[in-house]
Order: sequence, then structure tokens, then C-alpha cells
Amino acid sequence: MGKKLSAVQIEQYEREGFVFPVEAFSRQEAARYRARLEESEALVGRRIGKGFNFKPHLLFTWVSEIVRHPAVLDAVEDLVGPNIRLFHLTAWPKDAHDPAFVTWHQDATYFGLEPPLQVTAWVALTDASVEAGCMEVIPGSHKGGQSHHHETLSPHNLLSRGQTLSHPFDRSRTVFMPVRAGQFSLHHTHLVHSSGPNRTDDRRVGFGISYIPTHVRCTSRTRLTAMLVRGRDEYRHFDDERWPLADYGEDERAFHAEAVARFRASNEEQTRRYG
Ligand SMILES: O=C(O)CCC(=O)C(=O)O
Repeated sequence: MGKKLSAVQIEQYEREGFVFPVEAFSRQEAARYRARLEESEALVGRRIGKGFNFKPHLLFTWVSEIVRHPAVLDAVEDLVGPNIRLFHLTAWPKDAHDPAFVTWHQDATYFGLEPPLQVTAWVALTDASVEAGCMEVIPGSHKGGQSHHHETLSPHNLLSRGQTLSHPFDRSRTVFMPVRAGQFSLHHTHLVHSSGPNRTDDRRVGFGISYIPTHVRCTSRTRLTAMLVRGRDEYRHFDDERWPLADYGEDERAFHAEAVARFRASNEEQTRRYG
């Protein structure tokens, strides 16, 4: 038994590469966070979406609350140990009847993490049902290590580079990972997964929060930022990210722009390895 996950869930994560659903907060709290998201979008004058969906935990105080939520961190600690950095965060919005989709990929592609011990917690601000385009995964696919990807061009692919697995893979057994507002799923950095369009009348939004144990480093020459969210870091492989003190403040915007620029530069370097 871990702090949050049962022994069965921990064993399932090791065997299959994913666990869901796990409870983070109530539906009411999720609705409050969704309202904060919509207020933030009004404040910025722009909706969260492709090109504006990286690292919002550096811009908005309420997102920095979610990434430090004890229920999420307890579950992550059960999988990667007590010293944890937030390596990256991508917001994944799909509007009602949005054709947006995500091609089959592994999160590790372009991250350049060594060893590849990253776990993504996908935290739902709204219900993410099968109809709404929740994630679909290939159980056990994380055991195959890093696969080659190529870039595809589709305005509807939510992945920043449209990265897609290049070689045929076994799709005879897949599992959908529906989660309700306030719940989350966890998946391994090498787990092959995708998601389809939202066929419901409501918006579907979740945060894919990538956590790593502090001994993990990035192999890029670009030095990246990452936020220490639990425990201690004796390794110092990343520059510290600091909590936002004001929503979309001037300092917060400048820090966010720098962090995202470094992250994109690192991704660019890594495409030469896996792209
Ligand atoms: O939200 C989605 O539809 C896809 C999310 C995803 O690919 C991820 O979190 O790694």
C-alpha cells in the first residue's frame, strides 16, 4: 500500500504502464477550477489551446495549486519516490464537437530524460468520457522503450509537432481511460497512447502534468527549468521554477516565456535523436 495508491494499482502501473481513475478533488472543486480557467482566459484575452497550452502553472496561481495537490503528489510519490520535480505541464482542451485529436505517441519523445522515469498525471477539470475524447492506451507498451516517431501536419492534432509512432504496432488490445471532473489518471513516459475528438456538447479540459524524480536529468544542451514540488533535490539538474504570486503578472509572464522558450529549444535538439 502506498500513500495514495493501493498495492494492486502500483503493480498495475508497473505491469501495464497506467492507472485510473484516482480521486484528486470533488466535482465542486473541479467546477471552481474550471471557472478559474475561464476567468483566466478572459483576463488574457485568449483561450488555452495549441500554441498557448504549455506550463500554465507558471502563469496562474490556481494551476500552481493543482500541480501541488497532495492527492496527486502522494500518488506520484508512490511511483517515483519522495523527491519530485514537475518537468512539464500541457493543458489539453477540446471544445464541444471539436475535431481535435492526439495521434499515437509516447510522452518521452523529445523530452530527452535520462533515465526515462517520468510519469504523467492527467488531471480532469471536466468529465473526460470516451465520447468526449479521453485517452486510449496500449497496455504494456511502456515495456518496449522509446520508439521512433515522425512529425505529421494536421491543424487538429493537439500535439505540438504532430509526433506519431512511425512503425506499425499491436493495436489488438487498447483501453480507454475515462476520468470524471476531479479525478486523474497516471501513465508511464513510454506508454503508447492517443485520443479522439470530443463528440459531446461540453468542453473537455485536463492538465497533463509530467513529474520526475530529482535524479533524472535532461540530455539536451539547453538547460531547462523545472519546479521542485516535493522533497529535496541534491542533483540540481534543472533551474528552479518559482510559484506565480499573481495571475498573469508581468514577472510571471517573463519567467513563463523564458521557460517555454528553453523547453522548445530542448525539444528541437531531441528531434534529431528521435524525430
Ligand atoms: O488530453 C489528451 O487528449 C491527450 C493527452 C496526452 O497525450 C498526454 O497527457 O500525454
